[in-house]
Amino acid sequence: MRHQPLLALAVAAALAALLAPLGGAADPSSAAAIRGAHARARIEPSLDARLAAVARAATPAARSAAARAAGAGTTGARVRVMVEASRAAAASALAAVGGTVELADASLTQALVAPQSLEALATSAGIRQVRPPAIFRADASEGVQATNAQAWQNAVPAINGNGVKVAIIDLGFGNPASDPPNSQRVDLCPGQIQADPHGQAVADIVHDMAPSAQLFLICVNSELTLKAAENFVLANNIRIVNHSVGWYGTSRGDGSGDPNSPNAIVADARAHGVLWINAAGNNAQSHWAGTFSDPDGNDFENFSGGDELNRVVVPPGQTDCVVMTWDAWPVTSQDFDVFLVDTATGQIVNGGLRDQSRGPLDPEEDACYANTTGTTVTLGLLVNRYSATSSPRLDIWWLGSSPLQYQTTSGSVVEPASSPNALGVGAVCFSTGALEPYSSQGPTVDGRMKP
Ligand SMILES: [Ca+2]
Ligand SMILES: [Ca+2]
Repeated sequence: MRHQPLLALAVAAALAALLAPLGGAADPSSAAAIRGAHARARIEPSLDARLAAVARAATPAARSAAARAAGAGTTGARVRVMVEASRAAAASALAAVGGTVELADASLTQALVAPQSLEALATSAGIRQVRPPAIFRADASEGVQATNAQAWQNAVPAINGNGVKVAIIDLGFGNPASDPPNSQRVDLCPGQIQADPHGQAVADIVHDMAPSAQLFLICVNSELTLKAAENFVLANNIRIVNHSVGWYGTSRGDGSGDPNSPNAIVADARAHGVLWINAAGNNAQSHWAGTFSDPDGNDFENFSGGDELNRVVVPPGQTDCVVMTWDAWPVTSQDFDVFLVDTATGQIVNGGLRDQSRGPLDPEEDACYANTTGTTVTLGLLVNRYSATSSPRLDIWWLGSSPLQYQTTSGSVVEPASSPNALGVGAVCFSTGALEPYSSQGPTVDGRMKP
């Protein structure tokens, strides 16, 4: 019960921040007030709460700040969105609001839209949902000597990748002048391919391992561009993919997933004979899992005893995100939310507040926080059972540089490394071979050993 007063303070003080922009009045009961906030969080049921915050912002500067806090990609003044609708309905609605289609398939369209047009887009005929791309993050991978690859390279005849094509599918490749030999770029993320050097570092490692292999450096920025990358792999008879990226909260973690999910893309690649090698993730210390537990009956998860906050640190200038799922796939009406509470001020700074109870929707929430304060901020993650009768397993991933205060190493492998169709790869210390403490570990949600 030691932390209970803090929580009460946090929730009470948070209401002005959360409700004021939404035009609501604070409620004397904290839980009831959070319910009110949830109900008002959306401008439209079909507009994701993160994008609703962007649409609500009054000035261009506020819009770009809101987009950054939402973790949403932008190009110029426009925000990148995924439109869940038939291809024809999406094309028509996007044309009407001056949006630009980047990619489309039968049920999902990726487009750039002005923030002021988001509401009109979300209320157009036939639109089920307008949301940002799934949250993804690159995972560093190191360590070549430990595999003793030189023995293969020195063999007679040499086994060095000659005649083999390898695709490095990543989030960016930095300066092309530093690309490894025998490589070519495939730019599916226009304007972003040089922004992030992660993929080039991965490609360097593959080149060291297999110096004669032909490398394809493919840049992606959404589920649909990942699918386009897979199509490129199949069309060019590439049989090996390295993808050191995690896609958070996109499906259950057992290899299943809707047709545009990374898991479905990996399953299709595997069915076509592709070996898909995927980083397991660096989330062993930034993952928490447990059955929803609320002994004091206030509808807030108790992480430990009376402590209802799971704390993280956000350095200045950094934008970090939380992703929460609960085991009720593929869609559910059991409605949980996750909040980010500034522990210094007690204010809720953001929340994942999708309306599964009006759904059903997939059991996932996410929220980001952009630290523009100039100093380190300690946040507490607060989980609310908004409207649910069940107590499912919850999984929380923190995407930032900080560990979680309460951690669950077990089950921290990210998607699609968790898929039975991918070869999941963990991280070991290059000098000792010991498992790195941050490297994600299994078992998967369905009890398989990974990586
Ligand atoms: Ca509780
Ligand atoms: Ca919810």
